[in-house]
Amino acid sequence: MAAPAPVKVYGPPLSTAVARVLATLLEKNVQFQLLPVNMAKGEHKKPEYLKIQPFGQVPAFEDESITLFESRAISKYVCDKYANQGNKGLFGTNPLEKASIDQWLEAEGQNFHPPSSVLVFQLAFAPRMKIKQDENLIKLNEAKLAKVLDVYERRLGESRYLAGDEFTLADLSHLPNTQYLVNGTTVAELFTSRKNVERWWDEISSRESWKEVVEMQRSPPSRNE
Ligand SMILES: N[C@@H](CCC(=O)N[C@@H](CS)C(=O)NCC(=O)O)C(=O)O
Repeated sequence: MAAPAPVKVYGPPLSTAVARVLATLLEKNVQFQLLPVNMAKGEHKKPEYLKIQPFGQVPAFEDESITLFESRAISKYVCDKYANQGNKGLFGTNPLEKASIDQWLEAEGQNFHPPSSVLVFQLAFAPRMKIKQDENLIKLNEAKLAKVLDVYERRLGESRYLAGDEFTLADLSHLPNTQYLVNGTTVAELFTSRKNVERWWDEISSRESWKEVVEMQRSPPSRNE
């Protein structure tokens, strides 16, 4: 039987949402093709692209005849469709495991992402883009993120990973924003000063899948250009 065609991911690996999908595909050992979207030139707002991502954001995703957007939804789809390959427990193997993973995925999306994404923009992207940083916004979101991480610190004192004893999509989903924040920003200490969070970060960021994504962010491999 012929190998299935690679799935397609549109967008740059430097985007946190694209990086989330790439990490999932690598964990699941799914062949993919990364297609460039030149955001500086506004390609993500062009009518052709809006057909697959109506909000004009990255990533967009194609598998056979279906197109999807929203990185967390794409990641869950990849886990379910490719359930029998790669990391088989990434999105759980029974309703209870899935519910626990989904709960922490929601916590990532609803509690962790809002303050952490503001900080990623302000501390990592604004300087590169020569945009003035907003000190008040940084302080406000640092305080919000600290409260979220207090909850994580307690949880990670009870279990090795967020949803239990195994690395899952819930942990993976935190990798892209945290990577930017722990590397050379003033809020790295929010993570490193909490011993369970720091231990968790060291473990999840050492996964081969994530190291490969970070490598792609440094220099996109030609096979994916
Ligand atoms: N909730 C969406 C967020 C996507 C998103 O915010 N993408 C950013 C890059 S990380 C983007 O496309 N920004 C450009 C824009 O909004 O115009 C997801 O997880 O896929």
